[in-house]
Amino acid sequence: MSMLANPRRTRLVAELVESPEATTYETGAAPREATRSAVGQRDVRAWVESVAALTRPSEIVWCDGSADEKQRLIAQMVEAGTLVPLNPELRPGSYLARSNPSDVARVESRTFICSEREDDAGPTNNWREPAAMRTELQGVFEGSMEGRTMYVVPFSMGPVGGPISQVGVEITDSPYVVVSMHVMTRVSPRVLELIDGGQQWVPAVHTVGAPLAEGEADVAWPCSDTKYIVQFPESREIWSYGSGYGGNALLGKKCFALRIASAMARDEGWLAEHMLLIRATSPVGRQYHLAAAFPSACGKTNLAMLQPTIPGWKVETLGDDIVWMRPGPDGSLRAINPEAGFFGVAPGTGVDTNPTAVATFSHDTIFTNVALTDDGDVWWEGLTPEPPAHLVDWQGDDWTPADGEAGRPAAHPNSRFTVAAAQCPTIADTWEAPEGVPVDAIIFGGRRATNVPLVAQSYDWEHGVFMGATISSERTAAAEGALGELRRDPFAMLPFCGYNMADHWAHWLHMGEVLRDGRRPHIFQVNWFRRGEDGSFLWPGFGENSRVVEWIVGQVEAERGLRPDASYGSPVGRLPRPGALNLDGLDLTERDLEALFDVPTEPWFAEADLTRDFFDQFGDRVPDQLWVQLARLRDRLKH
Ligand code: OXD
Ligand code: MN
Repeated sequence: MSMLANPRRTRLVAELVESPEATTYETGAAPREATRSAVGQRDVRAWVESVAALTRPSEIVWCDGSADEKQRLIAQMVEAGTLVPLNPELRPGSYLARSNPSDVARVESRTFICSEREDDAGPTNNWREPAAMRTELQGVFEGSMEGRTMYVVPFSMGPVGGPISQVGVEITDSPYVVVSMHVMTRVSPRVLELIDGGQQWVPAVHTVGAPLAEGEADVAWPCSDTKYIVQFPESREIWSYGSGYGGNALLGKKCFALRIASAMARDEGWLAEHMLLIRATSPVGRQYHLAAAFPSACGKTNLAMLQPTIPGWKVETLGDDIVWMRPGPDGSLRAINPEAGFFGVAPGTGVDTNPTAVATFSHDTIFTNVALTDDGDVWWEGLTPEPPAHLVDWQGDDWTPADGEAGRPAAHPNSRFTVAAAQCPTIADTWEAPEGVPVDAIIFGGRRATNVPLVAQSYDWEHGVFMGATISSERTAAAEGALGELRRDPFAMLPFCGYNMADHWAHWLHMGEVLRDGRRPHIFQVNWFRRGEDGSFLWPGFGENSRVVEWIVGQVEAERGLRPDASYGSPVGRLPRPGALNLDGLDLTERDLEALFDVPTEPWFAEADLTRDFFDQFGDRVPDQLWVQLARLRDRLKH
């Protein structure tokens, strides 16, 4: 459907372009009732019994999150060959796990959003009718834990009992999952007390899908070729089958904290987002909190652990992947990191690129699918500039640098470290504040070789939502010429939004109305990945990104009347005035700087057409305000 096919939309767009102050227009979807009858108050024990009756484990263990429990499970996994202890001198308290080579990443093609109505899942999610999916799941889960122990893991996302926190219970037959949940969430019997006291909770069932017949020996990494990662957003349930890996199996993370929580947040008036969270302190000691959304593989952990290169600035870490935000009583947006650990991508995380991460996982870390050195330590591509002369690769085979040159990496590209956030040397002292921290700026970033400037400030909240809705990455390098194919990842939530993406935009627009003027965060867009004519990156990135943070913070201060505005208007947003971006000590030519902020007209018209096509996928659910933003972009490009 084209934008002009809808007369109501066309009229609204025309009116609003002419009168930008108008505020009475409709959004694509209204926020819903706070409580959904489908959830009710489930009884944990009855639920555990019903899952046990279905899956038939040989025993049931209720977990308490204690250090003893963790040590016991680790010892058991070392015995079973699931974990390899690392050299305690080099990497104390740390272990290596090697997964089955078929079980190494999230499986989006097998991830389902089973909302009552297909439209509520939207065109970017795999939808299945809930009753049919329940019948299918009954079949696959039946007897799936035979010969295994079923662990019951009560966990909190966010500090236990905190006003922004939520609780859940994961049932799993994987000790690796239990130990990882210890690191990534708060596992505690206090969660059961909260549930007994009436708190809503999310039931999450996980099995590796590999029942053991009597006397059958186990393998180091049991899993199944059949996989299901299923979310029921209305009844807030998660069912995961067949994988033991990361986001498929640690159900507090993507399944709960993003897919289910985003649906809760829509219904209850808050936000569950795929964002990092940092605190920047300026040289005069003013503190600002920034939340930033980037698609996977855009250097999120590096920004979360940024080491500023500019004097006087300090950046501290609160979270690296997920942020929950709620309007506070003062009209500000308060944010927590609902997780307790980092499940970070290892390759590319190195002593030069992210020394903070390297210090974080120097001890008490579980590594998965990285390479093992001859002295019992870990290695992966990018940890050090030069690889060791010999390694055992992620599949347990011998490896030398010649294999690397032949295109066989030592570590799997999605290999991970799982480590407590408290171990991070730059963790902010407020990272566990139950009431959260006030967000001052929200940043959207993509990986764009062309068009998108290094940094731009949105004109207002609605323009900022438009920036979030249009985040994209290019499949091909700019050096190849044309705009390339854009991969859209709105709000970096494409695989993680538990409901219709267009309703998510409407929800953001609604949240902008709830937040108080003067306390509402300001929205920015960044792009560290723009390339020059020769195909090389124009911006050095990493620690130098602190220069962009400095400008963003300066603009927040300008909005609050603390300093003059240091921007000028461009078709795509407010850009730093000449001289406003601190480039002291950087080896950047005038030409590079110009290229970093160039907003080429024709390619941007072409991009606007692609945005129209992208929005059209969502039909009438796209909020009118976003069509208005697209029309305004075109208008600004004309002038
Ligand atoms: C992740 C991801 O694992 O975004 O954090 O894929
Ligand atoms: Mn992520």
